[in-house]
Amino acid sequence: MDHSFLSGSDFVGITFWVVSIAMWASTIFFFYEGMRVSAKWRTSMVVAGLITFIAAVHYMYMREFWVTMGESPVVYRYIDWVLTVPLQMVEFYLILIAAGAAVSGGSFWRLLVGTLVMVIGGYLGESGMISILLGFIIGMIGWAVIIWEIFRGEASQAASQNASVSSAFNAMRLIVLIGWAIYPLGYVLGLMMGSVDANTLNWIYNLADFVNKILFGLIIWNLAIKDTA
Ligand SMILES: *C/C=C(C)/C=C/C=C(C)/C=C/C1=C(C)CCCC1(C)C
Repeated sequence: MDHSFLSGSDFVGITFWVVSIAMWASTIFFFYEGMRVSAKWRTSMVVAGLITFIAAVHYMYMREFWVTMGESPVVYRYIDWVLTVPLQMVEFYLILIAAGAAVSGGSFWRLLVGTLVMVIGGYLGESGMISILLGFIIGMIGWAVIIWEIFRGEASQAASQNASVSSAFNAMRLIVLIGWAIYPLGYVLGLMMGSVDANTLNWIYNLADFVNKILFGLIIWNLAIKDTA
């Protein structure tokens, strides 16, 4: 019984707690702010709020799981990722559309399929349905498709032609390149090399989610507010 409440010495449990509340608060913020930006930015703001909303719900379960079991909440993380990561990709497409940039549906599909391959590959490897190495390779291919599309592909060209969008687009793709690198690194260190324990892995993932979901949404909010003014 004494394991069902958060203990003051459970540092990782505290990070789960802080991030879950931050996700709820961000959700309210994005939905509320979405009502005061101009109409063309509303979908982007709603999607930013959906991302933190989905994460908030999962974080409630993840922190519960962590506090009672003391183990990595792997299934919940991946269910969260399979929903939120594709939505983050949709955001790249949505901000280009809102800014009136010329971008085709092909770009949308490449981003979406790339994220699904990345997350599903990682899950199959992590859950032992395929080898850990194969799961890693499939995941890396999916991530590479995304990086190509936003740094060199059609989405990147469309963004560079549009002044209002290009700085936000640039900040968002740096999150995908640098902020996202934490997850495959955790996969390598935790699963392939066994050199980090569940404690280290989880607080790092929690910090990464905070940056990659909340900061990501704030960049879109900043763009929408500036463009509305
Ligand atoms: C909010 C959650 C986010 C942004 C999660 C992102 C997850 C990744 C970028 C995961 C990437 C992986 C690889 C690139 C290869 C190995 C397996 C994964 C799934 C850990």
